[in-house]
Amino acid sequence: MSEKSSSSGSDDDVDPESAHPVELGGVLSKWTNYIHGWQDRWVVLKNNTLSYYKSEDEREYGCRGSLCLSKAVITPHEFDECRFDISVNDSVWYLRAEDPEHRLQWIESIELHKAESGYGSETSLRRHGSMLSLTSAASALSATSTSSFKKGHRLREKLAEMETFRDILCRQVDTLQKYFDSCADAVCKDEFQRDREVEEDEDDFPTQARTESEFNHNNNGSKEKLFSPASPKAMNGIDFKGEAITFKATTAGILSNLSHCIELMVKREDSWQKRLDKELDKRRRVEDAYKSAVNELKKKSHYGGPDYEEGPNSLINEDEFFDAVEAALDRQDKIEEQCQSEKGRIPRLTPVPSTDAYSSIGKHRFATKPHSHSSSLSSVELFSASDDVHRFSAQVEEMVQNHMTYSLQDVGGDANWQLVIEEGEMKVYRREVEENGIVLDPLKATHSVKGVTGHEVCHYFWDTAVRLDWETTIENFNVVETLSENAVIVYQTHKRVWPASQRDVLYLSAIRKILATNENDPDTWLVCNFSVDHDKAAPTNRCVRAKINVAMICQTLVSPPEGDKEISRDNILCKITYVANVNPGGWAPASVLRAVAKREYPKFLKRFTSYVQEKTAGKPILF
Ligand code: B8X
Repeated sequence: MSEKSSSSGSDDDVDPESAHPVELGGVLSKWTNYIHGWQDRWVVLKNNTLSYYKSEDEREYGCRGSLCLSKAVITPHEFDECRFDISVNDSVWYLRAEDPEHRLQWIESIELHKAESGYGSETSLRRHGSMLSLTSAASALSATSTSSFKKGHRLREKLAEMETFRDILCRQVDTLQKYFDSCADAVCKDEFQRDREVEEDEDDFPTQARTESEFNHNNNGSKEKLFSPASPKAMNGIDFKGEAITFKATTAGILSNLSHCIELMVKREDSWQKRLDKELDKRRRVEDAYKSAVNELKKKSHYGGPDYEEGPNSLINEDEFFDAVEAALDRQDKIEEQCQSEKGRIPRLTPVPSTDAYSSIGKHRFATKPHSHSSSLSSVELFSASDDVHRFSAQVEEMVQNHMTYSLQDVGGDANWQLVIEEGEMKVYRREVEENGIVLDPLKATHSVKGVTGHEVCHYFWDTAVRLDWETTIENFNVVETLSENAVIVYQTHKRVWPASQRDVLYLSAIRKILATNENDPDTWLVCNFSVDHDKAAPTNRCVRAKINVAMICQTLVSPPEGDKEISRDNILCKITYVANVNPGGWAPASVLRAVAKREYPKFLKRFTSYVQEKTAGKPILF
């Protein structure tokens, strides 16, 4: 299509009311009749009129036909993407553009042209009723149908659309059937009128050309009869009646098949819907049963109370309690592993004191090797730490003395202590002790950790600034009171291990350096954590208060470096003795507490000592 102006092409040729050219022209293929079929014509859109000429060059001979567009109806062909028909009353032009894009251009231009002439396409759409509205309805439906597929609408909506399509198809088949029948009649009529009106033929072909046109010029120039006048219905090689009958049979077959498919799908949809309803009903019943069971439980006085979950009258039997605790600890481990892998153990910027910050405080001088069997107290000389005076100083000193005397005793040969776990250098021992049915089992572990000193181990064990880096069994903690440079009071809640009640612990944590009594023995570093009372952290009913008496006792062994090298971390080894006396505070099955302790303490020790090795690697050694 090209935009043409009707005169010299100057600017005043554009309609001042709109930005559209006053004339559009282009080549379209126009159906002339059954003899000449589709012929290229020059078509011009101007002044609300569509006219056509034999060719652009022969416009001077005048147009061959024209249509007033005011009441024209434009019908894009259902199957031929290049074709569109324009009808005004009973006159119909069948036109084909060179491609679908050009067809769209022509349709839009004609519609636009009409709109500006005051007749909108909706008038013609409404006027033409069935065919165009059917077409637009069908295309609209197919669009909807596509979008419904995209939106995942239910099968039923699609079936309904299929039924609408079927109705449209039925109406279209009827329309086409009438069209074919009328064509067939027209061919007959045309045959008899052809001779009479040959000179009036709208394409004005000369007679000899007309006779000529009775022959088909095939490629090698020879002529062959196009058709035999004797059987008009077989004109042009097309048996219209036969075609119409075949078309009717085919479409009838398609429609019955379509109806059958729709029927099957509706049945299928109904049966699936029934099954879905049944499943939903079953689920509703199960949910209701669950809700009523929970309500029944809630009616029982002990539900949610301490007895239901733990306690001598617990409704959960010991095995169930054990399994539940095991599962809860597994879950906590998984969460911890994820946290570790996510944070990649981002180093905390916690300065390790470069000087021996604790050695000036609370010194203890021993006459014998601190790890020996010495039980004589007289050998222990106590110096009160001048700058470590607080209201718990005496208690701290007593704790330290006891640990240095008793906790360091070797238990390897003591039958009362059972070796529960041995992993590499780490050995964990336990004594089974119960008081009023409550498990108090003292625990003792020994371990040798390479590359770190006792000072470094005790520092990281005591320094609350790094507590959450390694202590993964606690939910939260806070320093209730700072007593001195090396003594604080800590309150912490442990993660709940259902069905056991949640525990909290309030304890004093003090760090000490105990100088060796003779130069052959190593110094000892010690942290003791023991339960105290404090009015700022009174027991609550949210947690069961556990009582602890724990000590981390360390000595550094240094092997002589090679030659005149400096001492490196390869030359140091920390001997650890860790003791823990924990009163769980409330009743829990002995087997469960023992299982938890056996599982949690070794994990805790490995986790903590690895942490210290990581934190000190590559750093100056802190003796
Ligand atoms: C242990 C258990 C329970 C503790 C408290 C516990 C508390 C270690 C303190 O060494 S620590 O001072 C480190 C500072 O957090 C210390 C352990 C629960 C009693 C029912 C309460 C028992 C369960 C055992 C356990 N839990 C966690 C880690 C190791 C052992």
